[in-house]
Amino acid sequence: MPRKIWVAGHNGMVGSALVKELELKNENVLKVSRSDLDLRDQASVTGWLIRNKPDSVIFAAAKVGGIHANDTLPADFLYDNIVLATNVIHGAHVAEIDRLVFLGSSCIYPKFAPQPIQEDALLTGPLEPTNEWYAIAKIAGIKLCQAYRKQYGRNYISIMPCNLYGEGDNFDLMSGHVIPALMRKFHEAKVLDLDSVTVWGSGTPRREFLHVKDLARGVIHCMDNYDEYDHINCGAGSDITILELAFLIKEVTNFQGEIFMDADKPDGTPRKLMDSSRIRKLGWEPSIALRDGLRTTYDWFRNHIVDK
Ligand code: GFB
Repeated sequence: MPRKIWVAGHNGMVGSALVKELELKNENVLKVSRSDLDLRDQASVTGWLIRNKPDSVIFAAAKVGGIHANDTLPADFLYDNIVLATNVIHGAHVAEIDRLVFLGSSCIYPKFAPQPIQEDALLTGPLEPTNEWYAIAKIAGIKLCQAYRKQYGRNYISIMPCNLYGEGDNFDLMSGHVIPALMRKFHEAKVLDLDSVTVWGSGTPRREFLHVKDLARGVIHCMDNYDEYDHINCGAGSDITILELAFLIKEVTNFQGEIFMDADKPDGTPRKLMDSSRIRKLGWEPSIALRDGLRTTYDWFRNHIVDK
């Protein structure tokens, strides 16, 4: 008997990967478009949940963006993400839905957390200023899940992914994350026969990248096998510098020119490699190597973004 699972945010990169994986497992996936349900409206969200009564909710709806968007739109990132989390988690409780999976981000951890970052590093030090707004909203989401578990016995859990990439990403140069932005920059530089590509920052920050398909499998695995108060990390297990990443993307896009750094752009957190031993003990592990994932993402970019 397929379960009825609502993927809130089914159009986003994470949401659409979740829908694909769930449908492969023959689950009954509920989707509702933004024009039919405004997640920023508590009464509508609660009413929709009462009427549709899913067995589980996966919360993949978020205002997301790269370092520049996070840094320049603090109100949007804080307000939208707090309101979305509050409305969906509270609405699920009122509708008596007992299973909810909340998705956060590795930026919830302190800027200088000991590496690899364990789950209990949460709230042990100051956040990275470029993304503290998003981080605070995600921390609120974790705490909402814990509060409804503590007060009402709800089986709500939270998963913290590392930096994600893959099909359906945002390839905009200003609002996107580093992988899609660099992919576009290198691709356009190749097509226009430019001599160089400019990469933001010093190139020294390290990032842990996970393909969104691996994340989707991890989320479903936790929905089925994890039921604890504490949030759980879901990462690739290794990280690379931004300069190393730039050289990898140069190779994947087959750009022949040079790479320059723009030191006036922010670096963000120096490093945020997570300790994902807890989820690995549950039986999940990533399956897509970064170089392979970058190749398939680049194919998707050329077929869906460039050719449109
Ligand atoms: O991916 P990204 O924007 O997000 O940037 P964060 C990662 C690193 O890549 C930073 C550098 O050091 C950037 O300076 N970088 C180099 C670039 N070239 C580029 C470029 O062309 N575009 C972009 N975007 N970066 C976000 C948070 O932080 O990560 C969010 O702001 C969230 O809240 C998300 O947590 C996962 O890893 O720095």
